[in-house]
Amino acid sequence: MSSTDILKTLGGMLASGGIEVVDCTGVLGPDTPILKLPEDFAKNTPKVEIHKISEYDEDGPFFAWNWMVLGEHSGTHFDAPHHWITGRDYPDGYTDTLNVQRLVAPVNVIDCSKETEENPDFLLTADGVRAWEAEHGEIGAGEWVVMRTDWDKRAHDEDLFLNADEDGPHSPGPTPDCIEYLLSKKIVGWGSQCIGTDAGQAGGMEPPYPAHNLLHKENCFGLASLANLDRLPPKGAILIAAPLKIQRGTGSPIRALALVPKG
Ligand code: 23J
Ligand code: MN
Repeated sequence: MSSTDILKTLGGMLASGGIEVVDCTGVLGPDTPILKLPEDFAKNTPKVEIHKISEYDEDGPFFAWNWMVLGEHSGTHFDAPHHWITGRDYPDGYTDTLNVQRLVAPVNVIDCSKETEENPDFLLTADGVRAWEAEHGEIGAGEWVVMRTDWDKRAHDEDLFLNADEDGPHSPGPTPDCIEYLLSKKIVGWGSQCIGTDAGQAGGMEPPYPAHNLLHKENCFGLASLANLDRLPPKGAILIAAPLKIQRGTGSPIRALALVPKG
């Protein structure tokens, strides 16, 4: 089939609902969980603020609009390569310079929800990915890989979402060898349902924060705080994860959308 025919069919399937658009995004607002870095980093990204300019009132009789306080790395968001020191030198490593062709790609959904329910510090390893591939098929070049943990069910409560105690945050993520293996498969990026792409305890890994360190070193992307991955099949969906075109941006909130076959 030609690409023209495929897009025509796709358009029809979208219109009829034969292909469903699943929203993999959490609500962005003052209650959105926000990362809290340890005390040794002086600055943190702010909580989201939404301020009314007008809503059909004396400040704007016919119109409603707001202004916001919004960090790049807030809510369901995108990590660009320039976010991490290992990715600092890619000319196309910013939100305004990256190649948008890479953003729309098949998504592999690795379900770790059973494991993470029992152990919030659960780590997905390269062996774990290989076992998933043996069951569901190989991960291909240019594809997204996301870790399903159903962590979005905690997003209504920041303390529950961050899950921190005196030893720091406890949330699932990948091991260094997991990310190394995925990079060997030439993925476009890795996504998590937690506050960031790395596990809560990833600061103690070698290298520290392996998802950030290794992905961005290879000019690959990260996705954080993804929602509704329980509505996606292991394989067969297409994920669209597009950051705002922020000038020299290191990341951006996204509206993550998945095209999912119905039935
Ligand atoms: C800054 C510093 C450390 C981390 C992060 C941001 C994130 O998780 C993020 O949102 O990219 S770990
Ligand atoms: Mn981020």
